[in-house]
Amino acid sequence: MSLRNKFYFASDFHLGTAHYAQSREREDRIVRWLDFIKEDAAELYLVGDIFDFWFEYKHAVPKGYVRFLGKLAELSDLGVKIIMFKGNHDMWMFGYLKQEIGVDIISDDLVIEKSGKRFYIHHGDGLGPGDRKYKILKQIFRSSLCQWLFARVHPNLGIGIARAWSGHSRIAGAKKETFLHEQHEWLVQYSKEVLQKEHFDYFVFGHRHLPLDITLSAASRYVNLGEWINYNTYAVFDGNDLSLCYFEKEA
Ligand SMILES: [Mn+2]
Repeated sequence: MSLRNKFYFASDFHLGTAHYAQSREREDRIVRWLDFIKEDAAELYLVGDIFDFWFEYKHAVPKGYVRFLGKLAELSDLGVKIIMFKGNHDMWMFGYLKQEIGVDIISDDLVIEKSGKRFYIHHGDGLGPGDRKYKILKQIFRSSLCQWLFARVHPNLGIGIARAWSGHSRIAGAKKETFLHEQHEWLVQYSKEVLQKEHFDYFVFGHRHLPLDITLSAASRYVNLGEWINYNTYAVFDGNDLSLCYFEKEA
């Protein structure tokens, strides 16, 4: 009888930021978490921004994260189904992780149904009202022309520029996000819009960098997975309910 009956969700590891030592400490913590879940995990959903920067050249990938990638491979070989979402920091994942580890890559949203509960899952970038500048930028970055051009830039320069740019992002400063009024929480607004058309029990997002568990209606909740610089948060579905949990939370 299989003990693999849990579904795990986490996002926004931002591996690589802000410095090597900080990223390695976080990577070790993530590996401990993967060890903690590996016996009872049926499926693992990594909901975007797992890498602070990622690109796959024809014959090369960025250095680093070998313990994390090795541990993912171990889980995959144990029979855990792993699903990774493209985030705004790591939208350039193509076929490498599928080939090496067996990870399924999701570009945008994913709808799943488990034990009669319906989940809507998305990294969370470019949804809801506003942020028009980013939505245009996302279309450009995701175009095959842009990716083809970037692949032509020498990695020493290309990855260097990408890391410098990423160094100015919200997460690099390790500053904690604060909750806005619900009207200004754009993923709350987006979820409520979707609910008008279709029922979901759970909306699961990353991107906000703030762990949230918000009741949208009698039968729907919005869970934000937070991030792993300040919170170490993940969600687990046990076949009955979805819970937001903290890993190795300091008192
Ligand atoms: Mn992020």
